[in-house]
Amino acid sequence: MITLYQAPPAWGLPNVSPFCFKVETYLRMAGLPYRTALGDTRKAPKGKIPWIDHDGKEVGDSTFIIDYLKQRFGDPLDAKLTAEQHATGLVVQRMIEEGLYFVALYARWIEDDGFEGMKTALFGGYPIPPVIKSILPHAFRNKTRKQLHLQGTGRHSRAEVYEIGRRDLVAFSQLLGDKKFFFGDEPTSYDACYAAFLGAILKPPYENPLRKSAHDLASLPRYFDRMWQRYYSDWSAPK
Ligand SMILES: N[C@@H](CCC(=O)N[C@@H](CS)C(=O)NCC(=O)O)C(=O)O
Repeated sequence: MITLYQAPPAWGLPNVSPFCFKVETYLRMAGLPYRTALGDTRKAPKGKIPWIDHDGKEVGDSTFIIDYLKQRFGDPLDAKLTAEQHATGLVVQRMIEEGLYFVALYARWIEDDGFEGMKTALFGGYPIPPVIKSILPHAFRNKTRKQLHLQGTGRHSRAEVYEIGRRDLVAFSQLLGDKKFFFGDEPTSYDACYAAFLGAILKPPYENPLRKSAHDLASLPRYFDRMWQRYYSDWSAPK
């Protein structure tokens, strides 16, 4: 059995973390049975969520998890992709995970309403004592501020940060065009990543320029909805 260790669900999405949402989406796309459990990063093989335990074998990092699952169970989703398509898929994944993600982190942790939302969405789901629950979000906010500064996004003005994000979203929408999925009529593993990160930007109900840019590019919510209908129509948030 595969156990996916991750953060709690939030905002009608299966997970507050886009990296966890990506892996769960891949598991559903590949039709692999799995269960989910709350992950404590102190127990994670790489100190981050998500990770999986497959019959005692632990794998950390969303991309290495998907690689492992492909090796172990086959890779029908990507069987028809050319080397050039794989190259494009990877470049877009890098833009999203190593660039756009930091703009989303800014919207979630630096903006006051995003931070208020994260307090409930992330920490509300973990069984931790109230005293710790009141301290931990501020510690995470400080850590994220430092991370954004070291990575570079945190050194820009608010307007510049959101302009970086807008350009990435426009680039993605240009490449998506009017296709149903990123590479055509059938989804591939790359769509797990793209849909998860778009969901994480579109669905949290806090207004910010990144969210607005994503909603203004009408093909993006349509793309997300298409993936959602196909893979999550049976999903409901745990009570
Ligand atoms: N490259 C990793 C990134 C995972 C990641 O950044 N996870 C975040 C949550 S979205 C995390 O665990 N943060 C906690 C921490 O850094 O302490 C992947 O693809 O899985």
